[in-house]
Amino acid sequence: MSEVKSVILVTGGSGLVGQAIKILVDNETQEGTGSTKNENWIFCGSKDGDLRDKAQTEALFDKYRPTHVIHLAAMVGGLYHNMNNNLSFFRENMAINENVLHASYERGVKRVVSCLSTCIFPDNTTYPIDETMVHNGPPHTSNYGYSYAKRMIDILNRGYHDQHGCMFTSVIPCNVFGPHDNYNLQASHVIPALIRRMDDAVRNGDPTFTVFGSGKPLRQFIYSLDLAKLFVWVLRNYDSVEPIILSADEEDEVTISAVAETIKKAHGYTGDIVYDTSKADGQYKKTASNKKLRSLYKDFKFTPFETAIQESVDWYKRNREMART
Ligand code: NAP
Ligand code: GFB
Repeated sequence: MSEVKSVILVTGGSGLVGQAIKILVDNETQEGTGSTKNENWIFCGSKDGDLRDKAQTEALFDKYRPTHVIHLAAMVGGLYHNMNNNLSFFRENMAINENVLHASYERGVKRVVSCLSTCIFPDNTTYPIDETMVHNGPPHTSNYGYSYAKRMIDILNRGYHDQHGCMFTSVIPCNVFGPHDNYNLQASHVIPALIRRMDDAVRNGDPTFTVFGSGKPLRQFIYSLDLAKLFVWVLRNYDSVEPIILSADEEDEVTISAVAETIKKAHGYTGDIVYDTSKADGQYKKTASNKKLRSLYKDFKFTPFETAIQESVDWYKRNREMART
């Protein structure tokens, strides 16, 4: 980025990933490291403007006049929330993405980095999945609304580049977890749901704890504070419209039952884990390759999964009164 001060607007800045980027940027600013001396970071949530609404989106852009945008805002949720709300996931995310990218184009934003997800890849595929496969076949039926809306970001990025020369790109994270996650059990992903429910089980002295589904599906997880580092690195260094997968290594893929055992250890829960197989498992796996990331950012070190889970459990226990529940 140039020496002229950049204004970086983070949509979805109040969420899991947005708050992790804020922690990183605040640390860099305090330590006087990194590039933040030439950057003015603005973190926005839905209270600052409903991005489903074109006029509110334009007003937000006119207020802050960003030169760069990290676009995180989205209707987001775990497997069961997606299964029950595919239409809303599609319509809300299509509206948000259309408004944010068009406002960015009209106001000459130099770079936009938007967020896709490894769950949007074809369900029937070969593994590992890579960046060339986004549009190769239908996504898993559980989250087709979210997936097709996310895929359209890639189409918009290519269109704005081809027709108007814009540098709008996207990253593709695997499942994310960490401080400031969404612990609302109607909407949440597996890790915040298990952290919250097991915290209740510990405090109630419950002899058994129920994990939904068989526990057999496989997932790659990235700690939100690691993803924040990679997101900011992409904003500052990555010059391509082509998406880039930001995922943990393939060998660090874990079963849901291993996730539950790790959370059990972090909570010090002593009861038995049981499985409710009447609940859906969702996609069996979506193993993604981070080869492109590893070739461009050779020495990046991911936080070990157990450490990141322990930090996330500790954060929830310290913050359960103000956490999103
Ligand atoms: P999150 O914690 O649920 O945060 C969502 C953010 O979007 C919040 O800041 C929310 O604002 C904002 N938002 C939602 N609807 C909005 C609207 N209509 N107008 C303005 N802002 C709105 O989600 P997250 O996990 O941080 O997700 C961030 C990005 O990562 C998303 O694009 C998501 O698709 C992607 N992603 C997430 C995961 C994951 O496992 N969590 C995995 C892969 C990709 P309020 O706080 O004001 O509601
Ligand atoms: O995190 P999760 O909701 O999302 O669920 P996905 C992963 C797995 O955890 C599934 C199991 O196999 C669930 O059956 N699971 C066990 C639980 N207990 C629970 C629980 O208490 N709550 C939840 N939520 N799951 C989402 C997509 O898929 O991944 C989204 O639907 C999104 O679109 C996200 O992009 C990253 O990994 O299955």
